[in-house]
Formats: sequence, C-alpha cells, structure tokens
Amino acid sequence: MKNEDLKGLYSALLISFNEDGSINEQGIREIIRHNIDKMKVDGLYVGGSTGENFLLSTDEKKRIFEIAKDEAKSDIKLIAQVGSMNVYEAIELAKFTTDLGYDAISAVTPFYYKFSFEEIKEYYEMIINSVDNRLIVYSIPFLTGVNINVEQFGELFKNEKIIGVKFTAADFYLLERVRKAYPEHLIYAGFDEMMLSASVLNVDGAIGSTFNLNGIRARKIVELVKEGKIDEARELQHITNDFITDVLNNGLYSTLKTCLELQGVHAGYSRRPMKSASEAQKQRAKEIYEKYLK
Ligand code: NGF
Repeated sequence: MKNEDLKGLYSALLISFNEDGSINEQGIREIIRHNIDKMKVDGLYVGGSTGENFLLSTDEKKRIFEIAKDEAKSDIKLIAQVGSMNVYEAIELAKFTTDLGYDAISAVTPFYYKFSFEEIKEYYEMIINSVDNRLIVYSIPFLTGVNINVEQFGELFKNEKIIGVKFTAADFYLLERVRKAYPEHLIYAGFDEMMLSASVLNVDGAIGSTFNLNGIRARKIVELVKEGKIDEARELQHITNDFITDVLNNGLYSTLKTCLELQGVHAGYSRRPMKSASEAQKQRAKEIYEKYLK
C-alpha cells in the first residue's frame, strides 16, 4: 500500500474489558465490527489512549493487536500504536504488529522524563529502523508535555520511513506551518472537536475516539469541507461538539462505552485505575445517546 493510501478517517479503537480488568475478546470484536459495518471508517488506530493502552502489559497489548487484525483482516487499514516509555517494548511491539501485517505503526513521544529532542529522535529511529514498516509520530503535548516544533518535525521526517504525524493539539498555527512545510507527509487531526478547522487546513485524515459512535457525522464534515460547503460543515461541527462536550463532561471513554452498549455492542468496563461508568453516569449517557445518536 502506498503512503497516500493511508489517508482517511480512523477510529481510535475503544477496548472492552471485563469487570476484573481482563480483556473481553468478544466485546473487542464487536466494537471492531461496529466500526467497520456501521461507522464505515477507513481504518482503526489500535493501542492508543482510547484503547487504555498505557495501562496494559506487553502480552495484553499483543493480544489486542492480534484480535484486531484477525477481526478486521484486510477490510480496513490498521495502524498500531506501539509507543512506550520502554523503547525495547516499543520495538518488540513494532516487530509483532509488522509481522501481523499492520499497514503502519505509530508511537507516542516518550513522556514522563524531560527528554531532549535528540533523545526523542533516537527513540523513533530505534523503533522504525527495527522493522520494515512506516511510522506515524503521535504528538499529544497536553498529555505528554512534549512539544515538537516545525524544524524538529523536519528532522524526524528526514528518515523516509517516518511518514507523518497524528497531531493531537489545538495549535492551528503550528498545524498550518507543518502542513505548508511538509506537503508530502501525512497529517492526521487528533481532536475530533476541531475537525472542521483541521480539514480546512487540508489534513490527510483524522484519528478519533468519538468516531466509534459519531463516525458518519465526522465523515460528512470532511466531505462538506472538500466540497467548499463550510456553512453546512460548521453546523455539523456544532452538533458534534454539543455531543463531545456532553461526553467529556460525563467521562470520555466510559460514556462512549455505555453508548455502544446501548447499541448492543459489548464495550464493557474500563481498566483500573480508569473508572467505569457509575449508575448516574450510565443514566446521563443514555440521555446523550438518545439526543445525538438515535
Ligand atoms: O482521547 C484522546 C486523548 N484523544 C482522542 C484521539 O486523539 C485518539 C480524541 O479523539 C487518541 O488520542 C488515541 O486513542 O490515542 C479525543 O478523545 C476527542 O477529540 C475528545 O476530546 O485525550
């Protein structure tokens, strides 16, 4: 597959857990099917924040990557988020998912310690040079505290296997600069509530948690922008953001999971220390579901 074939709308895959925190394989398969059959997404981003990935063991991450590939087969595109504070785990997962046939890997910037850019660059080189695959940088400064500037993106992109960035930030000045500087690289918008503005800046796709439920509306926003129908796109973004605001206020992943359950998809529990929905949150999620998704 050519790099440009990786463009499109990707759900950041939610993961179903059992009450004891173990992986619910059947539930994960149902979430994947729902994304393919009902949300009609172009691909899945597996192992991201939405997948509660940073709370899991290496074996659990591997199992989820296996399940996703087995269920999705080659029906849609698959990107594996393998980034980890432990670069050797990231390399192991990069090899594992490349062998499984994932179309690309992605890695979050290393966090917690204040790494220099040289260290961050080496981390990416170590991961991507260990496999015959391509890599999408996962930049999410509000969670990692790591900011990459335009020139630094250029440094990373000097490696031709580093083909793009998942840009989860509200910095539209930086997004515009990166778009202009690197027209051949793939940029995925990471904040669903800002998709209209990102689309106007001509991103190549989007990766989002809310697409697990709001995928059809999200795609419509992108299409309307492409057709130059900005007023209509803005109206849809307003509705989308009413939905996202209510979801964020009620608890992001637990509310999305409850909404999936209401559609008959066994999205299950969250992984501790992440809290699952309380009875009150479930009730509120039901109202959100009825208002925006029914
Ligand atoms: O959930 C987060 C992190 N971000 C996601 C998205 O960037 C996917 C975004 O969709 C992602 O980061 C991942 O799974 O790795 C938001 O949930 C959404 O815009 C609501 O704010 O905060």
